[in-house]
Amino acid sequence: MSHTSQKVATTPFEGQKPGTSGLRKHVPVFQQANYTENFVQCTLSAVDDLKGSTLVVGGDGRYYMKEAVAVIIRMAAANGVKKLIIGQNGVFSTPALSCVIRKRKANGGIILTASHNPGGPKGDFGIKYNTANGGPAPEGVTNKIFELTKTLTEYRICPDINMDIGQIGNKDFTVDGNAFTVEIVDSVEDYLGLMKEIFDFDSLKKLFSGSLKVVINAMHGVMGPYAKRIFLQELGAPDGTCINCEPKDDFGGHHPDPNLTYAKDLVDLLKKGEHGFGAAFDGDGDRNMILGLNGFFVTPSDSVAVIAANAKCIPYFATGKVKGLSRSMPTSGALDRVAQAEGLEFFEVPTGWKFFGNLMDASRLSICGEESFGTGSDHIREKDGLWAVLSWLSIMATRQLSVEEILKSHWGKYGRNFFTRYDYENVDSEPANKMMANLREMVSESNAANFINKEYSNSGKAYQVGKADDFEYTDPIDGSVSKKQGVRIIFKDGSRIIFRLSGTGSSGATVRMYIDSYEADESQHMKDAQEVLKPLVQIALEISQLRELTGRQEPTVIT
Ligand code: G16
Repeated sequence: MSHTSQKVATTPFEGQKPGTSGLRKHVPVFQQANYTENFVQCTLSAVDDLKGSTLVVGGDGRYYMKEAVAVIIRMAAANGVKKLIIGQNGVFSTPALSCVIRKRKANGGIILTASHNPGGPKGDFGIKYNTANGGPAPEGVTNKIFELTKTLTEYRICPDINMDIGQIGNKDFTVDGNAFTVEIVDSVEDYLGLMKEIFDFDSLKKLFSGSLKVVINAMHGVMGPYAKRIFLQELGAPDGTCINCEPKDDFGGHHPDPNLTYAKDLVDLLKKGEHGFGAAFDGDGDRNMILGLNGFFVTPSDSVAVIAANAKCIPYFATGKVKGLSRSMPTSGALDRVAQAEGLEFFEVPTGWKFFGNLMDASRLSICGEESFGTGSDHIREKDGLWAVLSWLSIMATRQLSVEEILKSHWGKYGRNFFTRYDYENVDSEPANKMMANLREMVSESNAANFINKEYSNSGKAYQVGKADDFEYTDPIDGSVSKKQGVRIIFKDGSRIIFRLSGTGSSGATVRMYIDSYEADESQHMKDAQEVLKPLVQIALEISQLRELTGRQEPTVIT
């Protein structure tokens, strides 16, 4: 069928600036006339070689996703895209979409998700552009999109293209005389194929036929179909292994955020002592939380360090040497110690998965992670919750140890980095910005003489400031510089206090306070992290004046 594109006049919207990972706003904001169209036009316009390109499209099934997919089909057609590859019913987990871009050599992709943020008519929605390497667009591209949003006067659309995205197969159109194809694909197939290349499914099958009881919680996000297919069908896990695996467009009214607060029901289930392994995923399937028997919690910072130290248990790494390791700046130093012991190149990057992409593309990075429940490798260019779970299960299958035993032996070898993160959600932006400005001033070069060597003490523990700055990163591959990536105060014993504002919220501000402290003495390793870190938490609150400025006495979430 032949179609003609149209130009529609529009005016710019303020604030269409992509955050840490795409544009995230409340659903009603996206529902305003032209709001979604404007952002999609600017995203398409920022793509190099858009004409004749192939793009992959999909999302986590949240409210408003199907409407957004329909808009993208009509606008991609009108903007000269040659082909769209879309997950059945518009569904792709974020890692699966990254996998499909790479496997099918597409020019890029558009992900419709607000990740771990709540969904539903009053929840959040998001649009994110990924480039041809399968990873989140770097700042150069997102800045370009933002600049375009400020001056947009019209967008292009083919309003009469309507199609059923539930039916697998190709649908061909002619638009302005050019061929345009939409291919609807199985959402799981390519990703499953990749997992089979990376892991030894036969050995994992044996694990599931043994006495280990596993529970996987998809939190009503996109991972339901992926978890059921891989654990139940492929690995023969018993019914009941996969819980909350029916995707819902409002995630059942919950925060689809796999942490100790929002996945507390899973922690409570593990505490019953029946399951030796538990995991949860976020709304779009890139985040994960790992738990052991009796709810033993593995911090994401430890999780990536353990996976790196045991990489040989994963066939993908058994054949080739691990190239390098990397973590985001606020993530604990546990991974640094593995890199040092193994003689591997190591990189500390700002928060945001996009910073790992260049290093992977340059073959200098294999395994990386972030404290924000992200773990992954160079098999794709997004963090990958299910990959992390299969990595853990591979380590358990090879070493025949429990989660807790693996951690104990890891700490015994490398020492333990105690780590905690305090989140203060929905703080007013003004006091949050004021707090960050004060901290920046405190650590500025002009104030160094007053701050460096300053001593702070609490509960009988004393710490002396050794170094302090606002983290700045120069990408070793392309030389791009990212400034103001978080205030860090590093004490002389190596303990760190870090403050930054979240870049993934949709309104107000979320203050994140991170504390990291190393302990070599094995007799101290089984202590409770909150107890160990209490003095540093109090010092961090004192230095930042967080309570006084924001009026918040307690955090919303402690990890
Ligand atoms: C996104 C990025 C992560 C990053 C996280 C930080 O996660 O993909 O790489 O660590 O944001 O979030 P914040 O800025 O709130 O601390 P996701 O899972 O939301 O896409």
